[in-house]
Amino acid sequence: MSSMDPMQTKTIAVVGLGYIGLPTAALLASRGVTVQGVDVAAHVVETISRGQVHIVEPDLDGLVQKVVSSGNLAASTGMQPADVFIIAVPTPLGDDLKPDTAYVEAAARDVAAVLEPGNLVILESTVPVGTTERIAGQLRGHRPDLRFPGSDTETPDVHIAYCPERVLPGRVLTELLHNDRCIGGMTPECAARACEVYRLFLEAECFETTARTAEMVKLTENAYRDVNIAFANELSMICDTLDIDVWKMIELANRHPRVDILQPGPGVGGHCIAIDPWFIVHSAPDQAKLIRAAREINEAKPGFVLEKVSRAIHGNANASIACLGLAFKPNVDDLRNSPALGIVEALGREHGANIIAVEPYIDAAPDCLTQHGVRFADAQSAIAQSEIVLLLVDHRQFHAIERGDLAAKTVIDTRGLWRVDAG
Ligand code: SAJ
Repeated sequence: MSSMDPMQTKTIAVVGLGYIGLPTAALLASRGVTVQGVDVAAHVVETISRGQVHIVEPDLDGLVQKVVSSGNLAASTGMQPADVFIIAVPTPLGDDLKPDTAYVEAAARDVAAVLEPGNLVILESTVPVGTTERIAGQLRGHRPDLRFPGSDTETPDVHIAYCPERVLPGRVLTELLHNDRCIGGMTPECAARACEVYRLFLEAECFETTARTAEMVKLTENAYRDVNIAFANELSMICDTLDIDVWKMIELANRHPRVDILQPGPGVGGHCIAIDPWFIVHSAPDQAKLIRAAREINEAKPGFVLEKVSRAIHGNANASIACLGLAFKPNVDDLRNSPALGIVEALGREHGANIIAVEPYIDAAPDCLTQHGVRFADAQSAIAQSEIVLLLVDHRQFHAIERGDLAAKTVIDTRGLWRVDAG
């Protein structure tokens, strides 16, 4: 299929300038497209307009600076007409574990106001199956003067597709370029048009399918990882009961050519894997038994870690505890939905100033810890002051900790960093 000429796609509006929207906007702009970045947050728009970034992601600052100063990327809070609209706003989980698509609906309403015949609307946000069809219905409601795919039999005026992202935080720019894309059109023509947009920067393949399938593909990818991490976490709890080193056991099991078990930890965090599987459970509660169980296992893991700490404290109520790591995974500063942070917060609530938090990627402890009197220190001094050392995140800085410094301590290692090889 021929590639789209960036000069012919006059303007692309990217709605939502967060972890996905901003890098996508910047990459498109770097390919010569005129990109309008739209965000409801004035401080985000101001930061980007100065050529700066409001999120930490390798190489993003340099790229944004370049495309803003070349004039290819401009940010604003107001929606302007464009040829293509890419919606990349968050879809959080409501209190009742129900997906909250309010931001997507608000973005679609703003887009609807400026739609013109010939436009293409692409939804990138992670959404429950059927959302793209529902958004098409809402666009039709807002703009009865235009024909949309779905129920209009004639050729639509506006094409609509669902194109999920699948990039790993910390490697976003590389993975945006090199990961294959799954493109779900409301019609085959919608998918083909959306593929042309991604081919402006993609150095990998586009696979075309229906919008519903693409929605499920995205949710399945993250549920797959959640289920596999739950398997590792369940094994860690079983091995604990049976007095077996789970990391050694997994390493040996993985010598089987068709076994590849992931690593146990203190739980699953971040803004995707701990949330997206609930979208599937919500849509098919009677069928999604394994996916629900995996979520429950991973959500129970912090409680299991807290019980281990309680047992270690037993008999020494004044023990100080060095808690190494607050982020949701190694080598990032991201605390969103972090099981490590939840564990330290719970310990702080019980033991206040006896808890010493360590997080090399942030400058100070967050308020949720300081309000309980939790102290903040570097790894070495926290360990020196503590009887118990609780390792929660295997940041690369913690690999350098001398085993000798831990010799007289009670060590609870949730990541297998200091595991003893049983041979
Ligand atoms: N974790 C473990 N054990 C493991 C691997 C991960 O406990 O063996 C934990 C991590 O510590 C962390 C959580 O799982 O708390 C998630 O981390 P991650 O690195 O697996 O994934 P995310 O949340 O940073 O990014 C995921 C990715 N999805 C998949 O790998 C299937 C990414 O490709 C998606 O684009 C992203 O979710 C998203 O935006 O949906």
